[in-house]
Amino acid sequence: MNMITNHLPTAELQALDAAHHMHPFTDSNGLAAKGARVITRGKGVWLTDSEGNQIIDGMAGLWCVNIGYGRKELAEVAARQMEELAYYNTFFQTTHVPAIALAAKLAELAPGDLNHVFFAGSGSEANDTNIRLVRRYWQVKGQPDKRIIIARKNGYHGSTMGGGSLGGMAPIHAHGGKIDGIVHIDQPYWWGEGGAMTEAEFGIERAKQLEDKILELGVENVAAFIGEPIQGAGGVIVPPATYWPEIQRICDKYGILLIADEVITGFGRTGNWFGSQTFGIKPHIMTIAKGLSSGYQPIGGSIVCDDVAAVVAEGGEFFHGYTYSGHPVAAAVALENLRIIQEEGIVDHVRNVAHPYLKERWDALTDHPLVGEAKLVGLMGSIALTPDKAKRAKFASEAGTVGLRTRERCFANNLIMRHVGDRMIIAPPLVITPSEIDQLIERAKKSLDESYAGLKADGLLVAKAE
Ligand code: PXG
Repeated sequence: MNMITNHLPTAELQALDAAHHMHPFTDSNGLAAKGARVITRGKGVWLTDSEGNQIIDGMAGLWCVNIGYGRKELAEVAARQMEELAYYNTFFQTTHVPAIALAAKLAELAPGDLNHVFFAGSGSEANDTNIRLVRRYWQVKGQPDKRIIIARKNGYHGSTMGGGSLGGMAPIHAHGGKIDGIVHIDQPYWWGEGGAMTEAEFGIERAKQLEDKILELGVENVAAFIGEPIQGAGGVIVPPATYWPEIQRICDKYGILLIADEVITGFGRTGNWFGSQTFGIKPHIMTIAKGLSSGYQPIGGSIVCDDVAAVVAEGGEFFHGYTYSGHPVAAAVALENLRIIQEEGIVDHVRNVAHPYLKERWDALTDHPLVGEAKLVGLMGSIALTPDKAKRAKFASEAGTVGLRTRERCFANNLIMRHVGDRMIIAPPLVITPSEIDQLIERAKKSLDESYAGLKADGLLVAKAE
């Protein structure tokens, strides 16, 4: 029996899943007790599960299916490339057409002098590459002590040892530790941490922490700063407008390398090709993955500026690479994905159609009694759930309780909208149409209403004591 297209009954699939499949970031016993939802098909922004439910995917998979599901062109390119050259490496004086073409295309799309690409299989791997690249850069320049990388608390850069260490998520560090030479400053999360400051003041204050940290560590010991233009997995934290210009000024002043982790914000998500363009950031390295192939193939990479590439090259062989760096099938699929984004004007669709249409409706969610603020950049949005908007209050219940209950209502209403703590987040496929946005909002409102009623009934609409 072909389990993929003509599958077993849902309960049997769930039992096999629970018995043999270890899920990422999952409480296995909790999941086994209720059974995972089995997703069987995808088309555009819609998913189908094994029971035939039609679900709106408000998260584009894991922030990656930018062009939507079910594009035949990508399947055809993959099949063609597998027949022609399914695999070859680029380690030992060889190369191949898909890797060449994709690197050249990325150099054309990326701003400034970001003209060189080191391929990886994922965002985590690409960030591991970045740790080694920036340390190697300073080594070749005769400053081997410059090896500390400054990152942010609640940032997310992946789940390998390197990526997990760059990320500032304490629960991840608690499971397996953290590599040396990475330190974290606070995140620019005004709603949650801004206190009495204005957003603008707070943006400056949080950026200044970078300067303080550089001075504390000694600039002679600092290699780079890494940040997501908008923190994604941390809850779609949109920084105050003052934040990135100040970060840029500090990186420039002290001559440290700036890495923009564009794994989520790249390839149209923010209404430009890259989030760095939306925020006016001039990085030396960009981390890319996810939307690079719209998730049709696992591929990531680092887009590197002329100076970093030249210095690393000057050092001779760089002892680093993955079996699947520049994998020909993944590269060919990514290239086709970029062609579709470009030729179908998907970035313009985000900026001129989908964003403005969603923005009006997303902002209006703040009329709901449970919703404090609403943020939306391009098609990356979040709302803060709160028992008291005026005070930007947190709930008395453990952080995430209300978010989880609200997500469960969304799930039951066939809308994928995630929660991070008590923030709800969306990042739908970029091809979402106005009428699909209407359906998304309708389901979101219904879920918020149900969640609110449940919280009220259970006495959970209570603010945490300050
Ligand atoms: N950087 C950023 C900014 C990411 O969002 C990675 C690196 C790592 O990429 P890979 O391909 O190694 O997963 C990511 C990934 C979530 C969630 O719960 C987010 C990601 C991955 C898994 C879950 O929001 N982002």
